[in-house]
Amino acid sequence: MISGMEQQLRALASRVRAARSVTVMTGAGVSAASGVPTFRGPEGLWRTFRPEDLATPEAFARDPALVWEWYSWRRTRVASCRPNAAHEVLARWSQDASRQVLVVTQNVDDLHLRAGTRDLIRLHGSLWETKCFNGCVAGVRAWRDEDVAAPDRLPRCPHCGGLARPAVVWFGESLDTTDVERATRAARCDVFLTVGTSAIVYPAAGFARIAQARGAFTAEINLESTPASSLVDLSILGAAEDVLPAIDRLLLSN
Ligand code: BJW
Repeated sequence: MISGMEQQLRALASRVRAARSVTVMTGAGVSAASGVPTFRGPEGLWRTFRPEDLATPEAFARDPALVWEWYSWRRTRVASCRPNAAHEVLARWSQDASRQVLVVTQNVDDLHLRAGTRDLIRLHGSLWETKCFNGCVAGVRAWRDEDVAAPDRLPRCPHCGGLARPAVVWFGESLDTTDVERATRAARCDVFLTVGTSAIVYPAAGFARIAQARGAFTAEINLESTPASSLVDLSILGAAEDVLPAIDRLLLSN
């Protein structure tokens, strides 16, 4: 394991420089500096709400108004947030023709898209999309929705009139197979970075191991240790919005 922050940054920059393909798996920590609450940190969303009360289909069936209240609060909060330096560096890398950089995100805030990331893979959907809760044939396809739901006027499916729900992936639900296939293909890369995720939610947490098994150099950037820290080749303890720009500067400097 390489130690010393400066040495670690140089080691990672030289791996990225030599790589033809880099895949970056991001989590809530990447958006923390933008003001989007993480899920499990000290200020995390899950501290005030239990996930099983809000982020499962069962919870929605039980109390759709409560679940919509939570998502409406988050829409309002994220609407006032801007992409930070971490999103900006990754967006630039994704546009750079000198190597293929693919960003796979668990985040539903769309800040990577707003920063201009190309070919983004969104594993857990989008906070800004809604779909039919009944799963009617026409409403299974999500539609753009920036409204803030009122408790007495919950969003309805325009096709069947049933309740509509946020088009995000809840616990116990399958991820979109196309997204999983794309992420699995992206795990065949020279360098795999896992950034700002607690690395406990599957299948997202499993991609670093898949990449490593296929020969990728793996690195983690996080404020604290996670279950991925002992697996990766390089674990950098630091903020995504500081570490990614520092690596970017090293890449630009030679
Ligand atoms: C910073 C920082 C800074 C802060 N810089 N760092 C295999 C093993 C065990 C369990 C399972 C398994 N396979 C499936 C499961 C079950 C389940 C699961 O994983 N459970 C675990 C909790 C154990 N998975 C599922 O149910 C998934 N579905 C599935 O697998 O389908 C097949 C199936 C069906 C039926 C039965 C079984 C299997 C679906 C998972 C969907 C997750 N959905 C959520 C909600 C999305 C909607 C919404 O946003 O409301 O996704 S949960 C929540 O967690 C959200 C996130 O995307 C996800 C990950 O969170 P993330 O991004 O890691 O955030 P945090 O807060 O946890 O961590 C932030 C990190 O950032 C921290 O480490 C900080 O230190 C760091 N940080 N500031 C750098 N500035």
